[in-house]
Formats: sequence, C-alpha cells, structure tokens
Amino acid sequence: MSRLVVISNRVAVPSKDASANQGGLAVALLSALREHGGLWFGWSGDTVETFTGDIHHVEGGGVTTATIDLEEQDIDEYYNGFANRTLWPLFHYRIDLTEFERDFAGGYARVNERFAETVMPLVDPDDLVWVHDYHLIPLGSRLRAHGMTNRLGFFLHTPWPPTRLLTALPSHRQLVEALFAYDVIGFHTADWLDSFHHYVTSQMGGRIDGDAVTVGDRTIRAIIAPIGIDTAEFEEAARSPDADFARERMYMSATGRALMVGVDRLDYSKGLRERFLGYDRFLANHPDRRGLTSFLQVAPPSREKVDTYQEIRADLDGLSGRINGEYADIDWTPIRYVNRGYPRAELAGIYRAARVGLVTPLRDGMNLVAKEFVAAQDPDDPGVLVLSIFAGAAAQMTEAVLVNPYSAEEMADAIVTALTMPRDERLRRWRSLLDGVRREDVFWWCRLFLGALEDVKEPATA
Ligand code: ADQ
Repeated sequence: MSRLVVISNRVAVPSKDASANQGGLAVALLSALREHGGLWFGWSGDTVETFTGDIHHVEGGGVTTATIDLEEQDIDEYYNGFANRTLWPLFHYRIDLTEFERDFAGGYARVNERFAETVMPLVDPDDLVWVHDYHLIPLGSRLRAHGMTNRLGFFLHTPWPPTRLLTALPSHRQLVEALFAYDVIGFHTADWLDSFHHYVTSQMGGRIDGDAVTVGDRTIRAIIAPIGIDTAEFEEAARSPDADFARERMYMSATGRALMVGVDRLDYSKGLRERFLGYDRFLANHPDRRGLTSFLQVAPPSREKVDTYQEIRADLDGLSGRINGEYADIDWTPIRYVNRGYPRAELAGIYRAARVGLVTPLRDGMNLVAKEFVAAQDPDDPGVLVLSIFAGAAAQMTEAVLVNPYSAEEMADAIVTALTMPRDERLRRWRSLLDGVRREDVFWWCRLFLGALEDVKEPATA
C-alpha cells in the first residue's frame, strides 16, 4: 500500500483527548491517517517574522505531522484574507460578504508556493498525495511546476458554488484551471459536482463523460465522496462515563423538559440566526409549549480576526437575550447559548441527552454534527434529527426531518414535528439513519477517494 501524504491548511497534532475546538476536517483526517499511516503537512498556526521553511516534525499514534510557520502578512492575506474573506463566503453563496482584494490573491498564491517548496523534499515518488480544501486549490499546480509526478488528489470540504456566483471572482478561471493539475478531485455531493461540471462546460468548453472531465488535452476524474465520521469511536464515546456525566448534567438542568441542542462553529454559514428566529417563532406560535422545552446552543467562536465573525457573535448575543427577555420565567430560560468547545465524549453525552438535534445550516459542504448526533443516540429512546435541506448531509440523511432554514415557520413546524414524534417513528427513522452513518463512515470515505487515486494510471506532469 502506498504511503499517504495529506496536505491541508492546519494540521491537528494527534493527542489522546482530541478536540475542544477541532473542526470537522481535523477530526476526520486524523482517523483516516491512523488507518493508513503516513505524513500530514500544513501550517503550524504560529507566525515568524521572516519565512524560513523550517519544518517541525511530531510523531505519535501512527501519524507524523510536519508543520511550518508563516509570516504575519501571509496569515492576513492568505488565511484571514483570500481563504476566509473571499473563498469561504463565496463558496457558501454569500457574495454579499465576499471581499475582493488583489493583496489577498497575491498572499494566497505566495503561501501556496511556500507550501509547495517546503513539502516537495518530504514526498517520495510512490506516495499518494492528497490535498485538502479551499485554502490550497492552486497547490497541485505549484507542485507540478516543481516536478512532482505523484498521483495527486484534491478534496473540497465546502460546497462548489454555482457558476454565476463563481464568475464574480476576478481570478475564477485561473482557480479552476489549477484544479486540472490534480488527477482526482472530490466533492461531498452531486449538487457540488454538478456545479463544477456546469462551470467546466459553460466557461471552459470542457466535456463530461461519467467521472471523466476533459478540458483541452487534459482529463481528470471528478467524483462524489461524501465524508463520514468515525462512527464506531463516536458510538463508544457516547457510552463512556464522561458522556454519562454530561448527559446527567443535561437532564438535571432540564428538570423534565424536552431538550433541543445545536452544536456548531460560530459561523454565518451555520444558520444560527435563522435557527434562533425559528425557535422564536415556535415559542410565539405555541404558547402551550413554552416552558416545556429547553434549547441549548453550543457555538465556540472561530475566525475571530475576521470582522463578519465578530458581527455575528454580537448579533446572536443580542438575539438570544431578546428571546430570553421576552419568554423567560422565574424557573425557565428558553435558550442557553454557550460559546465554548467540549471534549468529544462530553459532546456525545450532550447529543444523547437531546430529544431533538437542530442542524440547520444555510449552506454546508457536508456537516458532521448531523452524523455525530445520530451515532450518539440511545438505541431505546433515540432523539430526532432536524436537518437543513442545504446541508450536504441531507443528500444521504433523508430520514431526518428536513427543513428549509430560511423559513421561520417551517422551522417552527419542524420543531413541533420532532418534539411530538411517536417513539415507533423515532426508532424507525433513527435506525435507518444510523445504518447509513455506520456504512458510509470516515474509513469508507477514505477508501473511496484513495481507491480512485490509486487507480490513476498516468499522473499529470507539469
Ligand atoms: P465545519 O464547518 O467545521 O467543517 P462540521 O462538519 O459540522 O463543520 O464539523 C464540525 C466539527 O466540530 C464536528 O466534528 C463537531 O463535533 C465539532 N464541534 C463543533 N462545535 C463543537 C464544540 N462546541 N465542542 C467540540 N467540538 C465541536 C467543514 C465543512 C463541513 C464538512 C467538514 C468535513 O464546512 O461542511 O462537513 O468540513 O468535510
């Protein structure tokens, strides 16, 4: 089996008590690398005054990590700039929040080149090289420019935007052309792949033939590979003493009320404002149910250097305060809103205590919380997943209560449906969801993508 080299913006140094603020990508890749063995390369998260290219190696648990420090300006222009102020909002259909600055594009190109130069000597000729996410789209073409002839894959964890949105990006053509340096590229869902196909055919004169996408004389494979979680590990975490303890704390604090939970990075794509407004509508429309439910929203802050993220935090502070002010009673707080992360076992206990899981992003590549919620449920008395139709996960998880998060009325109705669902129906839906989450877990995802990459006969050259 070829060794695997994973390259992504950030690297999670493996540790036993993984997780407080670990994002979905980190959680999934560590599981995958443990199975395969190999090297994970990326930015350390630290800064230096002048870029040196020095590599920090750490070994542990079958995974070697290699990281580099970047300059302050790199982080401003590449990470906080092009990645998180330009591509992230644009890829989540938020052109209103997208900032177009040439300095950002310059920093993005510079850091991708720095990654390419530094990782080249660490890669052996037979290694499979797997690049992740929107931070590193041009990395493949930089690696080819340095002479890399390995099989080279790219996976996009976010949605791929519709052509009409993408063409608002001044360098859109260059960005997409860079993808043709890879041999295999992967998306979570058919929707994202369709949008990619549309761009290639309408803007580049490309041709689609099954998985094959051809532009000029270059053909790559573009596949659907929906990411999963380490389901067995998560099911076990949900039965651990730490999970039991968290669950008890939840029950005690709820004093017999039905619990609803949401767990998300604090990000506008997660639809937190709309979720709060949906809950607000539910309370307004159902006075008889006030005081009988308790909603816990856990949302650790992320990307705090980007203004939009400070604004959304202030907005949600105000909105939760307003809803609590309007409906709270001496013995009841309608929304508990907590800005911190929890270890995975505690998180599993929180999910397990909930009668309803609210996973209602406005746009999400996949959404792993939906899968974790299902894996954590009590087999005798499972909770109900309310899932946005705009999460990639909705393509697989059709037995959830599917909802349009933009409609406060639909959200309020979905909450009632979930809260009043009879046990038989809860069991039936949950079993079917769990089957899928077990079958298509993170190892399945990894095999699917790496299988396609291993099948490549003739990797691209320059
Ligand atoms: P994210 O946008 O980070 O990932 P998601 O898939 O939901 O979104 O993963 C979040 C992860 O963070 C989950 O594993 C969750 O448990 C964890 N987490 C969230 N809040 C937490 C808290 N308070 N404490 C501890 N852990 C917490 C990106 C894309 C997604 C895609 C993933 C993987 O945006 O669409 O599903 O990558 O491809």
